[in-house]
Amino acid sequence: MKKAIITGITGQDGAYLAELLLNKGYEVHGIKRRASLFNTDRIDHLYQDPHEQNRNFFLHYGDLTDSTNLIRIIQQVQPDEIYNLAAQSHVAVSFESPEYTADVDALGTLRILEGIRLLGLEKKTRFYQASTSELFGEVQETPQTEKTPFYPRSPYAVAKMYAYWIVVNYREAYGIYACNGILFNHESPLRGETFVTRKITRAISRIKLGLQECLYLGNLDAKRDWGHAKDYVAMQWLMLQQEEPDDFVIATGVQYSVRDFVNIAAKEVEIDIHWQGTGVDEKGYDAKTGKQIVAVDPTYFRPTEVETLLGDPSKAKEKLGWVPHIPFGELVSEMVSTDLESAKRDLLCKNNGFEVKERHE
Ligand code: NDP
Ligand code: GDR
Repeated sequence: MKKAIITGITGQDGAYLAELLLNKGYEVHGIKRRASLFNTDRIDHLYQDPHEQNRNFFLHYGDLTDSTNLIRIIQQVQPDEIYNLAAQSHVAVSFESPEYTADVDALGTLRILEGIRLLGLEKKTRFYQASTSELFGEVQETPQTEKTPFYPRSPYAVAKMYAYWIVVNYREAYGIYACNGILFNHESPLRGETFVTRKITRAISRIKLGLQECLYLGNLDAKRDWGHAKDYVAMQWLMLQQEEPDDFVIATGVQYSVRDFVNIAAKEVEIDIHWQGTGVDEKGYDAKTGKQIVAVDPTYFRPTEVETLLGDPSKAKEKLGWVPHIPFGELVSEMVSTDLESAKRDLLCKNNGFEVKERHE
């Protein structure tokens, strides 16, 4: 039985990857942070009671800022594969907490690689690094490939750039099987609520049911290449099963704007949006009722923005036979229908006197 460690197991990708590896017969060890509340919602369906015999799913307390803890877990598990998904992953938050973001996202990666080296596991343990399309930032060519020069535009992206290169360096210096997956945005019903897609699908569902008045957004013109997280974690596993380690761009090759995303999500609940104005004054109205349901709030603008990202996944297709299976429309539809169900539960609570307070983040 192969053993894998997943850092960031409580996140969106961690949950999908854990499920995938368990289905493949792996023993899965997840690293989760200590929190004052349970923070395992996304993986509760996989949880196994510590008193059960023959478990194949284990959770360890840990943090990417704590080398001794990481080294102890790696030593104890002796993993065949480590998937480093843990990160302060929010680009806007990285402007608020740049030092912490660098500690976790850049040095955290180094700490794990050093752990592999110190424990003499260079020939045993394969390493996957969650690299990102944010590395391309101010894009130098379109579409972006593995050869496109990097130009990071946030403390998050700069930290991830260090992580990218330290992976390449440890591969070349010590022969570790280590890979960068340069993943473009990928979403799902498990996406964190403060990323733009999930923020939109939640708000549109709540607006439809009369639980929310308005959706406040930042840059409506930003364009992204959005895929489904399920397709992308399959690729993470595939990258560690090859003869030689390599780095790959993972994307759909199709691009939409934030405004497009709002329109398509709204159509799912039979709302047509009529847009008026430009820039910070742009507003979206429900074409049927005439009510304003979308507004631009400059609070959500970033000090330096990544305006457009579009990936070319040809290398992954040719070398690994990977193609995304879930189209954009299906992704939006799945996200809206899941959020609509949850909004219906909130409405039921509200009608019985237990209103869930609205959050705009
Ligand atoms: P999430 O934000 O959903 O999950 C991040 C995970 O990292 C959570 O489990 C979080 O724990 C954990 N984490 C954060 N800080 C620490 C820390 N100091 N020590 C240990 N664990 C920590 O991200 P995604 O699942 O969306 O993304 C996974 C990885 O892929 C991230 O590294 C992200 O930067 C990268 N990426 C994501 C893309 C995307 O579009 N989703 C695209 C390209 C790259 P907790 O639950 O306690 O907060
Ligand atoms: P991103 O994702 O920064 O690409 O990082 P996010 O969904 O946060 O933003 C995408 C684009 O939408 C614009 N935007 C808004 N964003 C948020 N969060 N909230 C808003 O209200 C809003 N309005 C407009 C943003 O300015 C941006 O242009 C994600 C993360 O998962 C990273 O960890 C990962 O590396 C990259 O994707 C690839």
